[in-house]
Amino acid sequence: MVDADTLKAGLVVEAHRLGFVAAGVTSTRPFRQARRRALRAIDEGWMDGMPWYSRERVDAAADLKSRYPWARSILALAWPYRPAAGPGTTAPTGAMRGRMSAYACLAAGDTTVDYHSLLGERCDQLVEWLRGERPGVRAKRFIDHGWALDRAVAERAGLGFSGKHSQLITRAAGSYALLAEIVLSVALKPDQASKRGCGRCSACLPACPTGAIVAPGVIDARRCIAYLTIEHRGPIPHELRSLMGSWVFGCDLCQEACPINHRLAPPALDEQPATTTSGPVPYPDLIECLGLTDDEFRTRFRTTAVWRTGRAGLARNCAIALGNLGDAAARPHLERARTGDPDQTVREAAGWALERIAAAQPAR
Ligand code: B12
Ligand code: SF4
Ligand code: SF4
Repeated sequence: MVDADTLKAGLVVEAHRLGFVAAGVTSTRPFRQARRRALRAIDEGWMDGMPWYSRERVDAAADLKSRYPWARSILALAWPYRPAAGPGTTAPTGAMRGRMSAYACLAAGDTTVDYHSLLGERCDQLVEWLRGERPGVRAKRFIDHGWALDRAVAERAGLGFSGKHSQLITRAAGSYALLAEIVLSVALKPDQASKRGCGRCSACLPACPTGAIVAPGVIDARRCIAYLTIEHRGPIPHELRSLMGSWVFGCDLCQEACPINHRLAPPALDEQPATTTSGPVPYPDLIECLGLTDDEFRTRFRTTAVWRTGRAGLARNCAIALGNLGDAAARPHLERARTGDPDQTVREAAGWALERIAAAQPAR
């Protein structure tokens, strides 16, 4: 049987072979500081609207060994994705287009995939490899929706450091990296946490249009466009609507402002068609997405991250984006949504957009 150091080295090589850009190990010691920060976020109301983000969840996430007493180490992993925009890229013109965050457009081959399934598969392959070396190893994987504090784990395992926009910045792909971790019953030597930081830069703070970065590293999720477009159910608060621009699923503005990403991130996605027939695209056709039926929404987005917001959530976001674009050509489509959409929230958002477009037109 190979010794633990050789096993760890092999595991890291295998992780890179499977497509991860970074892999590191940390102990199962509780994540005390991250727990305090997460509980504070709940107490301050910053997590309001996400009832699934509970105190119970934070407590369990901060002490994985309490739930998995067999755990001896945690393997942290980062998966790169390509930004939709970066220095030198220009937004396409033509149709009335919105924006979708780059992680939603993650592709495997020609197909857009939900990263939970893609990373889940890769983690399973990694565990299979490990069991080939160490039969009987126990493993439990977490990808985003698991009860784990993904960033804190990755940071302590040396995968990168926490930026002022609160995202983990990796050495190889900047912050354009999705995180996963695998709790293991085998003891592996922990890596050192990164000593790097943002230094004097604070470019992401003013780049956030809604003021969601309330202090360096601290997000008021209620104001974050990612929360508003993905997690929030019902009408979006009026005072935030005009600040959302054309984002209809997630937001990448704080990442796009980051000079480290400009240097490190993989190249931006190529210009893509506006149509959404095969899933999310960085600049989707807003009129098309506003008018999708339940069946069309299912066909296009069922296996992608966009599924989470639901048909009505996406249509609501598109109505607001059309209101913000202010193009009078959107009127008949918004009128149809205002009177005919089965969802009250969409009807209301379409009414708001029509008023905004009317207000933007020069008086005759
Ligand atoms: C809830 C949640 C959200 C919420 C709240 C975000 C937030 N910042 O807390 C909303 C819906 C707004 C959201 C948005 C996004 N999310 Co999110 N989200 C999560 C989730 C499920 C939990 C995060 C959490 O526990 N937050 C509570 C805070 C306190 O914990 P934390 O952010 O992990 O804390 C770290 C930093 O904030 C920092 N910190 C916290 N407080 C303080 C205080 C000081 C003084 C300092 C210096 C640092 C600091 O240190 C902590 C440990 O490293 C994780 C997955 C998971 N299970 O962990 C994904 C996760 C954080 N999200 C992710 C992504 C990709 C996004 C978006 C980019 C998606 C998009 N394009 O629209 C945006 C980014 C918005 C942003 N600027 O953070 C990735 C981040 C990957 C990375 N490289 O960091 C994660 C890890 C999912 C994954 N597995 O890949 N998300
Ligand atoms: S994702 Fe967008 S709204 Fe959220 S903190 Fe970053 S810039 Fe602000
Ligand atoms: S923009 Fe500057 S402050 Fe913000 S995360 Fe990047 S390096 Fe840090």
